[in-house]
This record gives sequence, structure tokens and C-alpha cells, in this order.
Amino acid sequence: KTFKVAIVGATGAVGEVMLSILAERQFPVSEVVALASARSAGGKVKYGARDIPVQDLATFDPAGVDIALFSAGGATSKEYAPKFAAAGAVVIDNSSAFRYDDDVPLVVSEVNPDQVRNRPRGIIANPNCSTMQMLVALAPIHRKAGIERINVATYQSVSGGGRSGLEELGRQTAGILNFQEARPEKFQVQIAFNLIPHIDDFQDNGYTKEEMKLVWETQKILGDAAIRVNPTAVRVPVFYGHSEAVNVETREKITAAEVRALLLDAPGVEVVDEPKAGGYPTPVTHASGTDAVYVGRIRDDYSHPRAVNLWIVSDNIRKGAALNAVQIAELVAAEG
Ligand code: A2P
Ligand code: 11C
Repeated sequence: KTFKVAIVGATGAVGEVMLSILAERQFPVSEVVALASARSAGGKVKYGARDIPVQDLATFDPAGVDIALFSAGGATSKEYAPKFAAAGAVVIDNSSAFRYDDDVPLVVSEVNPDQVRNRPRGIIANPNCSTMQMLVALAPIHRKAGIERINVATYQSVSGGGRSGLEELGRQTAGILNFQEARPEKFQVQIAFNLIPHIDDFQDNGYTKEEMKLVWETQKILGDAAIRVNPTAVRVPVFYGHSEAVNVETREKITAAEVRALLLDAPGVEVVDEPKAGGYPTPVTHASGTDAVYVGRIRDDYSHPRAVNLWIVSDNIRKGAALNAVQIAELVAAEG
């Protein structure tokens, strides 16, 4: 069986990688449709070696689309995802528009793949990148020892902010090296040669929405509202790849050596953990442009009777967004 697949947001940082991953993994397509705003309609995007035309989402008729991958922002998803679902498509949505709705499953392909079938509205949500990579690494620990609490500080690359985030880091870096002033447009303050502890909007509780996504999404995906998550999310001047310093407190004691052994067998995980120069993953040396979630710096937490430390790095555009969306599409396609 083959599928008519639509990519909504095909010109974006995530959309272009969705197209390349569909081609790379030889997803069984009968047709691929690239959709974006009227601004880019008439242009072309790459699907494998082929150029395909970009069409205007606003005037596109979704009848006949089997699977639609959305990554064009929450407002676009809210307006168009229900229309595609009503026309018979299974929608896989990368925005936060539906993630917290009880009747929309939130799926990490290695963690809760069975949830894809639970989709009364025809919509499946793709988690936020920072939650995605964290849970690929932590789900095996949760299954083995039960996670009680997660302390996490993120180091998130500018591609999480889309194409304009990538452009801003490049522009500011080049500008500063040429003695020019760095004007912030996309990010709140200068991002080149800086760090910003502010991703997405502030909430009434003083946390940012990016931080609260780590709380809400972890509890929903692991199906355990008792798990406590204490997050700080930081934007860093890295182009691709989010990193996370994670401390996990478990219900039962698990040692760093046991965690390392568990993760060596975990799907989607690569352990890079040697106590020597370069014996740990970084966004540039490991994650950027690759599919795995890399875990290193696995250590017992000597300050706590039941806790371990990990360093988790992954390409936020691939596993954190486009790859997981395509993996969900593969689960849907396998239903027959
Ligand atoms: P466009 O290129 O026409 O603006 P990124 O996350 O890299 O900024 O990309 C956002 C993606 O979402 C782009 O493909 C963009 O298309 C698309 N997009 C944004 N707003 C709309 C909209 N109102 N309708 C359709 N596509 C949209
Ligand atoms: C970032 N995590 O790094 C964001 C991007 O909820 O899908 C993705 C936002 C989301 O800026």
C-alpha cells in the first residue's frame, strides 16, 4: 500500500527535513504534496533528489490525503489540522496546539508507540524536542526503577526557533566579528556569544512554557502524573542539537553502571560515555544531522541515595521533530 502524504510547513526548518527523511527512509508514498503559506507558493522544495512545487495551504483541497505532517506553527495547526482530519487524513502535528488534549495521543515512537491507535480526532501529536530526547533516554530507566523526580537544565540550539533562529545566530555572529552591533529580532536578547534562560512565553508560575512542556509532556507520555519534573530551559548559540543535563531520582535504587547497561540496549539511544577528552556527546561532534539520542557522562549522584546524572544530546530537528513525526507515520502505515 502507498500513501498520499502532505507536508504542511514544507519550506520551514522542520518541514524540509521531514521531506528528506521521508525520502531517506523510503516511506511508501503515492504522492508527496508540499504546502506552505501564499508567500512561498509557486517555489520549489527538495524531496530526495527531486524538486517538488510548493502549494498554498489556504487554497489546497485536502481530499485524498492519507497522512499529513504539520509543522507550521500552532495557529496554522489549529485552523487546518481539523480540516485535514475531517477530509480523512491522519494528522501528525508537530505544534503544541493539541498536545495536552485528552483525546489526542502524544507519541514518542520508542516509548509509547501503541498510543498512535488512540486517535478519535484523527490527530496524533508529536512532542516538543526537549521532552522527546529526554524520554527516549529516560523511559528505560522509568520501566526498570520507576522515576520519582527529574531535575533538568536544557541547552537548546537556535534551530528550535525555526529558520529565523538559524539566520539570527549567523547574522549576529558575523556582525559582531565585524565590529557591528547585534540587533535581537527573533530572540529576546543577543544570542551570539551569549545564553538566554527564556524559551517561549512566561507562565503565571514564573516558569517559561518550554519548561512547563517538559513537565506536562513527561507525565502524559510516561502515563504517570506523579512524576515530578524541575526544569530550566536555556537557549544557547549552537545551530543544531539540544543538550540536557539531567538528574533522575528513582523509586528503586539503580546505579550508573546499571543505567549504562540498560541504555546500551535501548532503542534509539547511543551511549558515548568514556571519561576522556571527547568521550561524551556534543551537538557538533555527534548529534547534528544524525538520528540517535546520545547519552554520556552517566554518573552516580553521590549526594542522593537513589539518583543518577546523565548528559543527553540529540538533533532537535531530526529526532526532536521531523524524524519522530515520520516514525509515527510509519506506525500508522503499518496498521494497514
Ligand atoms: P512560509 O515559508 O511560506 O512562511 P520555520 O519554523 O522554519 O519558521 O517554518 C515555518 C513553516 O510554516 C514554513 O514552511 C512556513 O511557510 C509555514 N507557515 C507559517 N505560517 C503559515 C500559514 N499561515 N500557512 C501555511 N504555512 C505557514
Ligand atoms: C525550541 N522546543 O527549541 C522549541 C521548539 O513546542 O514544538 C519547538 C516548540 C514546540 O525553541
